[in-house]
Amino acid sequence: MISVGFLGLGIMGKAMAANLLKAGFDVTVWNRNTAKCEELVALGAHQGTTPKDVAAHCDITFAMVSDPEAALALCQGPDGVAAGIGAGRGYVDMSTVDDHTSQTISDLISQAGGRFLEAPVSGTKKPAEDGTLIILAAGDASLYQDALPAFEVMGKMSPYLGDVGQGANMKLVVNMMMGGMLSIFSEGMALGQKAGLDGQQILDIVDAGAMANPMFKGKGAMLLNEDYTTSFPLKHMQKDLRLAIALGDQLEQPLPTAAIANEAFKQAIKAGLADSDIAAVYKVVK
Ligand code: NA7
Repeated sequence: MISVGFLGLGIMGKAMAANLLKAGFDVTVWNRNTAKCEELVALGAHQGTTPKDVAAHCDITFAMVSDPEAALALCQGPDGVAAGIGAGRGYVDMSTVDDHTSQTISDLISQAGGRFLEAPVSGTKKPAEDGTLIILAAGDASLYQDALPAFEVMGKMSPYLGDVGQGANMKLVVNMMMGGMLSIFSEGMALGQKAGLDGQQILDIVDAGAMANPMFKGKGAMLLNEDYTTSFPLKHMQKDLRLAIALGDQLEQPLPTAAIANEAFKQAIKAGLADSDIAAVYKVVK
């Protein structure tokens, strides 16, 4: 079985790396805050010293970090992935970034002789733990084939979407819709309850009709219980909305609804909810 590296052991990365270990892959992990490696080492992972070190020793290195700045930071500099990746080795960035950042990373890796695939995911903590993510892959087709056994462990579906940038774009489309839905859902829940309706009854009625979906069900229960335990950090949703709106600017595609949702999430960050779950946007609309 191929040896794999995993950079970034946050909420998502930790669960994904653990699944690779459980499936029998030889895994080397690295995280900026090294304390987060301990749990994975206890499960049998090796600990790498730098992103360069991991990329130099593994057939394929996966990364799952917070945003475009973090994704670039992993690749650049004397300790970065590009400095370590040798000819033919693979790098798969699963972080959510914009298409421009992804292209920059792709250039860095290919100039160093490596192969690159972007593979952002749809799904949060639970699907990451259950190995049921939707993995949106784009870039080097041979690396896609080589990475498939690992994708099959981490996800339930891993479509190949074409050139670098299309995985990033697909992810932004999906999350932009999610942010907009969550924002209007929160307003509906707030309005209904202010009008004297029972919150659970609103959820049950929505769930019985054409708007039924797992997100309203899951996040609805969270906001009724005022439990905002983080599975998808709110600050990351605002990042995704910001990146989707920037793509809309670039392509001259009007996105008025996404722009309004973005403002609600910005307001939530200002209210101190950056690290709470996305469901906490309800707190600023209610
Ligand atoms: P988390 O739980 O916020 O974890 C973020 C990870 O990114 C964590 O390992 C961080 O390391 C790492 N990070 C952040 N900035 C940097 C820099 N500059 N250099 C290296 N590593 C960094 O996020 P999630 O796991 O929920 O989400 C990950 C992605 O999936 C994100 O793109 C979402 O939009 C979807 P730390 O532990 O702080 O040292």
